[in-house]
Amino acid sequence: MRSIIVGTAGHIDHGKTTLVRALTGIDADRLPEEKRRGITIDIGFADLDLGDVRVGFVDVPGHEKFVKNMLAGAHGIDLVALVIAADESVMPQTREHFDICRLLGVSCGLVVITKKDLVDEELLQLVFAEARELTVGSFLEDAPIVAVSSRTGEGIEELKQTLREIGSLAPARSADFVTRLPIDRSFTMRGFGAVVTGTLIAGKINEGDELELLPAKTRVRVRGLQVHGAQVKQAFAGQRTAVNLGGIDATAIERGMTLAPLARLRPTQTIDVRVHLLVSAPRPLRSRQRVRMHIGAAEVLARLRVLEESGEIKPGQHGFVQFRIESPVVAVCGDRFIIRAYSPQQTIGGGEVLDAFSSRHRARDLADARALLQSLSNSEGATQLALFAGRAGHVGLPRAELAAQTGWTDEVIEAAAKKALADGAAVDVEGTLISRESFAELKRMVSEEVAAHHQREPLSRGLAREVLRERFFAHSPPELFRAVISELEKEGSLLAEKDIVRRREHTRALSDEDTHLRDSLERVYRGAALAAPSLNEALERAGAGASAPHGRKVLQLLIDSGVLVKVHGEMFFHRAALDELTKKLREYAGQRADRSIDVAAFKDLAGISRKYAIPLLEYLDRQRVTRREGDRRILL
Ligand SMILES: Nc1nc2c(ncn2[C@@H]2O[C@H](COP(=O)(O)OP(=O)(O)OP(=O)(O)O)[C@@H](O)[C@H]2O)c(=O)[nH]1
Ligand SMILES: [Mg+2]
Repeated sequence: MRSIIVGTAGHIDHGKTTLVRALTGIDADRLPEEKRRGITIDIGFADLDLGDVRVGFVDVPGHEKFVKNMLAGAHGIDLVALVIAADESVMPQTREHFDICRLLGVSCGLVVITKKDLVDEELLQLVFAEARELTVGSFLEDAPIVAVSSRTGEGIEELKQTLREIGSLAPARSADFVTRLPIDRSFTMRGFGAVVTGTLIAGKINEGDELELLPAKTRVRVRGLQVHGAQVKQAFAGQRTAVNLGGIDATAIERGMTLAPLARLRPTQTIDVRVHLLVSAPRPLRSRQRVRMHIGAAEVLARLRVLEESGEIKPGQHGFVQFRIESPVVAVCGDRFIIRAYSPQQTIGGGEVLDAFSSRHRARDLADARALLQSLSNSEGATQLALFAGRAGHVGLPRAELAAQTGWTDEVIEAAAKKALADGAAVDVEGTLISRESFAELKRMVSEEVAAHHQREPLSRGLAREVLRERFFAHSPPELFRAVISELEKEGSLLAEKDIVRRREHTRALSDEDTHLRDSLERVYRGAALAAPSLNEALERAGAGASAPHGRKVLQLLIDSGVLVKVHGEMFFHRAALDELTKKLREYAGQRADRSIDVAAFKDLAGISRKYAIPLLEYLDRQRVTRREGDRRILL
């Protein structure tokens, strides 16, 4: 049996709630205030068994003040029942709700003309004509129009029949996405604890599942599940679902949050989208405007930046925009959203998320940003993956990143990766996907850097691995560095030894004596660790006392190859000692809330005197390991 969600839409008082009651026997208005005022304020729910189709209704308020509530329910529907009262015909919220459905990409539905009993045949025909006019050129253009009276019951059976027919034609929910339940209600049920409800827009939820509540990132457990008022073991996409959650208090949950698999999706605040601005929008969209954004069941404020060359999007047009959202939301590629003017509150447009984890674009990169968004908007699967991998450049795209960006299941990610690898668009480095182009570029850069080093320093054995890693792989996963080196080794151009990388054909013109001196010097500094000797002392200890100038040259080799590091004047340290110090510092700061350390604590931690402490701290500042703040250092 299929489960579908039918949303009502339409102007206030046009008979949406009464229609749902006539169909299901359920009054979706549950708030006392709704009953008292005779209007719907917040979304309500009902369900209907039509044999082969099970319908969950989301009944929305028509009042213009409550469009925000309407949006919390409208985002997950399969099918819309656009309600138009025969005695009033098309009114402002008929249009606004219909616009919203179009912008959200609802693709299926019907028009229901209510209150048929209040008008004569001639007027009814006029309303039919106006409904046709409204829907021309839209997804409802050829949709059925059914006239009913919820009062007399006329047409209700015919409407059920129509609902069953189009319900079984509505496109099935894609199985490509991981579980996602945007929460539209949360409350405490005595004896049960926290309960949330929402339309399960993707995946499945099982009793006993561990899930994550986002954006709070709270781990929760599914204690129980209800669909259509009945206890179930499993709920699946397309069902109105109530979830009893363990591990959390209902007061910590609010509308707009999302339930998702553990550590799978990530909240975001910077997204790139394609926006369509309604013809009825009062003015063009321009950068720095602040709008209300409705995505999933969430409503957030966002400031926008128009990415188009003209700097604006005119009413009736579409274009690329970046939203900087003021509070984190869950979004993945392809999600639809609605924007409303900050004031007066009015729906002005909507669109589709193309890049859920974007970053601020520099003015000179705008053309590239637009090109990427254009490609993203026309692609899916492996092509989309290749575009994201390309954007990640030398850093590469970990699969977890792709999962958060797209909401794809593991199977979909694997299929897309397989295809992208077969197409030669990307390379897979232990789970990180990197574009073939970036990988080739990295290989070339590493290879050239090593060659240049040999040229500069014919006496050096090779370039320190660490120097290479820092120069080109500072922000990449460590596997990537290893993969590039090993690929170059396989090709036969490079040789990687313990700490250094050299060209295979490189032979160093270092005499046995100098080799000996170099190794002794290294031992001296390694042994001294942070209590580094002065240069002269070191040369002395290494046995180069008699030929100091030559000793300095050999020492320079150690510096060039990255084994020794110049911290200050003639103060040198072995890299291993500095790495160890940085590690200790990170451990120390990791245990402190403000991640800070003062000079005294630093001296203790490193076991050194002030003479070394200050130059070392200044060195760490330069390396951006620390940042000075007054007399303290903050670990970065
Ligand atoms: N005569 C007649 N009255 C109807 C019919 N359907 C609804 N009404 C009346 O119209 C009024 C508004 O109906 P509702 O169902 O509350 O309208 P609504 O669209 O849900 O209104 P909001 O939720 O506030 O937007 C009520 O007084 C209903 O009794 C109908 O088919 N015939
Ligand atoms: Mg109502």
